Parts: sequence; structure tokens; C-alpha cells
Amino acid sequence: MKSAVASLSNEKGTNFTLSDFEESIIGLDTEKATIICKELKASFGVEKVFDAIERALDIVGQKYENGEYFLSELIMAGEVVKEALKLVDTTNFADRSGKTGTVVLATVKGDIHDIGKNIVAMLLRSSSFGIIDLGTDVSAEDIVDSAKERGARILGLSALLTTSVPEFGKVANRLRSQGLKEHAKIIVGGAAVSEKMMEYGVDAWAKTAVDGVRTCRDWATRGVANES
Ligand code: B12
Repeated sequence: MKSAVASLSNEKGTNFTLSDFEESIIGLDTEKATIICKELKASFGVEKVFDAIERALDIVGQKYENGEYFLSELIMAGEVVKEALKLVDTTNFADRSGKTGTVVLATVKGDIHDIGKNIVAMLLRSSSFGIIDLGTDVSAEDIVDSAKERGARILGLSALLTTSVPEFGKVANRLRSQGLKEHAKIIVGGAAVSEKMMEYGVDAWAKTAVDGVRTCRDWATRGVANES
């Protein structure tokens, strides 16, 4: 038997809007979100889909903050988006020209948010970067050791909790103490970041995944992100 959402989709063709998608995430409706996502990525492209995810989860975050949603809803919203993201194919997103390099990606210690980091990974891969994704809650030691071992010249760090932001400074300091700061660049992102992050000794901060990928591509084109 066809579900209500599936038949709605058939009737409406590709008439779903980005707002419908956002509402399905805020409404914690996995089935609706995946069906709409499938249609939207074709009609709007991945960038718009990612923006919609960010907007919707911002609202979920506000609802959590004002007590309308609880932790269980926060967890559900994360799951809804993870399912929808499985359908997003970024292969045609980026131009593949220019040199690329290896990027070590991690959500820093104390923080387990990974949706944003995973979007960055998808976009970097589609720009032909090699990705070493260390996952979440990763210590400065493990991040720097991994970059050293693998010869990565870009470290991409994510933080959504304000309490985790000082970890950026720990990574920068460890990179410096290992004599690697001259050879590697650190870019940070996530809802908790702003220009203020530069005070931690990082090389760049990005408001969105797309901005971050642009910076990495720029570094790669200038040869600063390639293994020596
Ligand atoms: C979903 C969610 C969760 C899920 C995470 C699921 C998952 N697998 O990631 C779960 C339920 C696990 C969770 C847990 C918690 N959460 Co939470 N969560 C969120 C929520 C609603 C959405 C986050 C998200 O995925 N956004 C969508 C993505 C796409 O956006 P993004 O991460 O910002 O990424 C974009 C850019 O920032 C950028 N980017 C991200 N990383 C990087 C990295 C690089 C290198 C670059 C270039 C770019 C980049 O690219 C992305 C696309 O443009 C936010 C609200 C919000 N507005 O952020 C709260 C929020 C982050 N959580 C919050 C809190 C308080 C918690 C908990 C402490 C709750 C609790 N009591 O346990 C725990 C903490 C657990 C921990 N130790 O980390 C607070 C943080 C407050 C603060 N200022 O510190 C927020 C802001 C909610 C709120 N308004 O109160 N959470």
C-alpha cells in the first residue's frame, strides 16, 4: 500500500518546496523528509538542500532551547536528517579542476555533533580531496597524530558546543609544538564558530560547508595543501 506522502508526491510531481522539506524535518517525519529530499536534490541542487537542513535544525535547536522539544526530539531530528542525507549525491557539485590534497576531519573532543562535518566530508570528496574522517569527540592529540601520520596538510575541525571551542586552540598548539604549523592549515566550522575563532591560532573559519570547501580548494590551488 502506498503511503500518504508517496501518493502526495505522485500527485504533486516535483512541486515540493524547500519549506515542505524544512517542515518535515521540524515535524520529525523521516518518511516525508526522505521522499521530499529525493525530489528536491534534483530540482534545487545540493547546496539548497543543505541550507534547508541547516535552517530546519536551527528551528529544532530553538524549540529545544525554549523547552518545546526535549532531548529525544533532538535525537530524532538528527536521525531524520541522516536518513535524508543518504539520498544526496554530491558527485556533480564541484568542479574537479585544480590540485587537491588530504583533509583530516574531526568533531573536537567533548562534542558528538556530526551532521555538519559529514556534509563537509561529502562536498570535499566531490571536490576530489582525500578525506580521513576521525569521527566525533576526538582529542587534539589524535587529530594531530593522524595528520602527521597521513601527511595531511588541511585539518578541518567542527564544534557545535561552545564548551568544545577551546579544543581548536589545543589542536593549533599541538601542531605548533610538533613543528607542523608551517606545513598544515586549520579550518574550523560548526554552529559555535565565528571570526573570534581566529584567536585560537587557526587559519580560517567557515560559516557554511560550501564556504569551507571554497577555502580548501583555494589553498589546494595555491599548493599549500599538498603533501611535500
Ligand atoms: C541535532 C542536534 C543534536 C543531535 C546531534 C546528532 C548528530 N549526529 O549530529 C544530538 C541529539 C546528539 C545532540 C546532542 C546534544 N546537543 Co545538540 N543540537 C542539534 C541541533 C538541533 C542541530 C545540529 C545540526 O546538525 N545542524 C545542522 C548542520 C548541517 O549544521 P552545522 O553543524 O552548523 O554545520 C554546518 C556549518 O556549521 C558547517 N560546518 C560544520 N562543521 C564544519 C567543519 C568544517 C571544517 C567546516 C569548513 C564547516 C563546518 O557546515 C554545515 C553545513 O553548512 C543543534 C541546533 C543548531 N542550531 O545547531 C543543537 C545544539 C548544537 N545542541 C545543543 C546541546 C545543548 C546539546 C546537548 C548538550 C543536549 C543534552 N542536554 O545532552 C547534547 C550534547 C552532546 C555532545 N556531547 O555533543 C545546543 C548547543 C548550545 C551551545 N551553545 O553549546 C544547540 C545549539 C541547541 C540549542 N539551541 O540549545 N544535539
